[in-house]
Amino acid sequence: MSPGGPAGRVEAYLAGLREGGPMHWTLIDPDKSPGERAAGIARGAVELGTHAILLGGSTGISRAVIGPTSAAVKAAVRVPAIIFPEGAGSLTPEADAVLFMSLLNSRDLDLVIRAHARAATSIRSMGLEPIPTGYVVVAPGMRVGEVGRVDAVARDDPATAVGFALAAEMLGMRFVYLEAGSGAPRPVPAAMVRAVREATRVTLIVGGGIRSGRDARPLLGAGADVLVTGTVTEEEGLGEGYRTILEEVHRVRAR
Ligand code: 1GP
Repeated sequence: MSPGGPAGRVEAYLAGLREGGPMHWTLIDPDKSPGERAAGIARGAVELGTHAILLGGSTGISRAVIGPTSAAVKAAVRVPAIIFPEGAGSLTPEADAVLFMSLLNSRDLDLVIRAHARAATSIRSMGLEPIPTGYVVVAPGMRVGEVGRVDAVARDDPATAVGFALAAEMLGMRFVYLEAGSGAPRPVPAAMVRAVREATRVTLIVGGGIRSGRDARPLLGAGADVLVTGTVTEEEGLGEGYRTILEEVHRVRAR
């Protein structure tokens, strides 16, 4: 596994997938679904066509849980296991990569860059591939908006989202994640996704509040490269909502 550089193995894999159209990543919270339970969800999710497994949650995850859960997921599926971190405690060498995210619209410098500086040396020595990501929280923001001490981007203010995304791109980040917050009543507005898509070339990740194919369709139409879902699987398993999201993603890929 490449320890990083311009594009490690996971990033190259994602770039290859992106050429074929949008992707879907399944977020699993190892505290709610540890070990074999996560592996079972991952197996079913990959059968339905998800392209990566994100491991993380909005409350601190201990290494004792994230390590064995990453290992179980990796043994179960061939898609990358990527950590979606809330801090250095959620890092493990058992995963393939970590979304190395700067929470760009936080008032807390720890979440913008200081925690990253503290974690960078151990990420390198673990051999975890960092995926350079600008993380932008859009209203309502939910829990990450609160714990992240965020000045959330207003839903009717795509220009501010474009500013953050363009700044991230200019700083060399290759991914931007527009986040409405886990469990948000509505996803990021499609008009905002479209504005960011038109202004940047980054790989554009959109998450928060996507519960069905109906939610997914306008985001895909607006140019999202990656849809992330977590709550829908936690609440309904790999049921109707989840399946219709995957159908939408694969319908666009088949074009
Ligand atoms: C959370 O964007 C992800 O960080 C997923 O959100 O749980 O609402 O699917 P949901």
